[in-house]
Amino acid sequence: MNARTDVAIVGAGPAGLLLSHLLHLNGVESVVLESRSREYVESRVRAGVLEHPTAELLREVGLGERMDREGLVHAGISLRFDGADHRIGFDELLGKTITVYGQQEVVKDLVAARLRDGGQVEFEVADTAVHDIGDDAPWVSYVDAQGEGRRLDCAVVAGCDGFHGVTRGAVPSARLRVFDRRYPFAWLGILAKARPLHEELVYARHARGFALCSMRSPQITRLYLQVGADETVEQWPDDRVWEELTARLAVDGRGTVNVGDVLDKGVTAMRSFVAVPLRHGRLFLAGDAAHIVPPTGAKGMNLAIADVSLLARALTALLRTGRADLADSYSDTALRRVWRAEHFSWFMTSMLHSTGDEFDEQLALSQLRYIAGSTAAATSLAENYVGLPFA
Ligand code: FAS
Ligand code: PHB
Repeated sequence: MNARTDVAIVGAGPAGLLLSHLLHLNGVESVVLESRSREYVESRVRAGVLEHPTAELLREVGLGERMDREGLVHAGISLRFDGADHRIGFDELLGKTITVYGQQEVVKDLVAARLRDGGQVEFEVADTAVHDIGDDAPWVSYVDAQGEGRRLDCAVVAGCDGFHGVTRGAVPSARLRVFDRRYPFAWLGILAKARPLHEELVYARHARGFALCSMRSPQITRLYLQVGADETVEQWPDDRVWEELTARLAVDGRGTVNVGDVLDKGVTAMRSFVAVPLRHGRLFLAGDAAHIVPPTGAKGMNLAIADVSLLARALTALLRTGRADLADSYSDTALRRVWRAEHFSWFMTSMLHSTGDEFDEQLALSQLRYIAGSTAAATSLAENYVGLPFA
């Protein structure tokens, strides 16, 4: 069966769903194709921090009501090293805040908005493939949830299918330049029914390795541990996780971690990756389909949102008025923010994780002590962490 839309969006993560919502607000039709179930995408535990511009955008486009009711507004973070906490006050330094609101909550709000507005989001599709992206009549083939082969004709394909999706692979490798950096460690993340150890996020550099204490509510804490790049969840039973978190997050030898039931546990690889350019004919890549960052800077989801905020404006101009300049400049404009986030994520990762290299350790401690003692250095970290204004 054939169908037609303005924009075929592959992927119903934050990028694909927000792009569909923004296009709808501009009177541009789209269809979102998602390989997983609605329940799965709405329950996937991933990012937790919304940058200041992200929260502002979600409010502007009618998606801020539950975020403002349930999200936690934070005016700073703490860097824990040398046995003490060093607060970076976003409020004092910049007059800005971040919002702690799980990615799965953002996705739930986006799915609800799309379905409320009559948007087409097809879950549990299979065998998605993009075709003829080099001319002005691209199309997408897929098998729908009922097992029927489908063809979706469109004017534009948006590749929002994440790092392991198919759309980036539709670009001839000769036309794609890839920048890739792997790290010799990973993050083990747990979601636990326990009070967070602090009312704001705590990033700890410790000789035993990095640890991060975040949260989802005053009763639900989200914690991360640096582990070996090839370690698995099976090697980290709950009691070992709690023991290590207590050791790495202790201050003056006092254990500060509250223990509770572990609700979710997983290992996330650490990688910096950018595929350039983000546009190939009528295919536009956005979010993790185009780039990934180590989560230390809390940039992943925010970068995806920044990409589609730009892409929605470019595709609206192209498809509603024929104006092509924003679409032509999308890749260069988006990449300026991407590389700023790539650098900040690498910077935070290098400063806070132990590699066993003693020279690196002295550099990292020197950088941390400089930030703790310099308003200029703290302000630089703060403005990158809360998010630079959208282009
Ligand atoms: P997503 O990966 O979220 O969404 C892509 C969607 O496309 C998925 O729903 C997928 O099922 C679908 N898809 C894939 N292939 C398809 C196909 N062939 N056909 C149809 N659909 C297809 N970021 C942070 O800032 N902080 C964190 O702590 C953090 N933790 C993370 C933990 C993990 C395990 C992972 C993988 C990522 C984490 N990230 C984190 C980054 C993450 O939040 C991403 O930046 C964010 O999900 C990007 O959103 P999208 O670009 O929409 O991609
Ligand atoms: C989270 O709450 O999941 C989180 C917060 C900050 C990060 C990464 C993850 O840098």
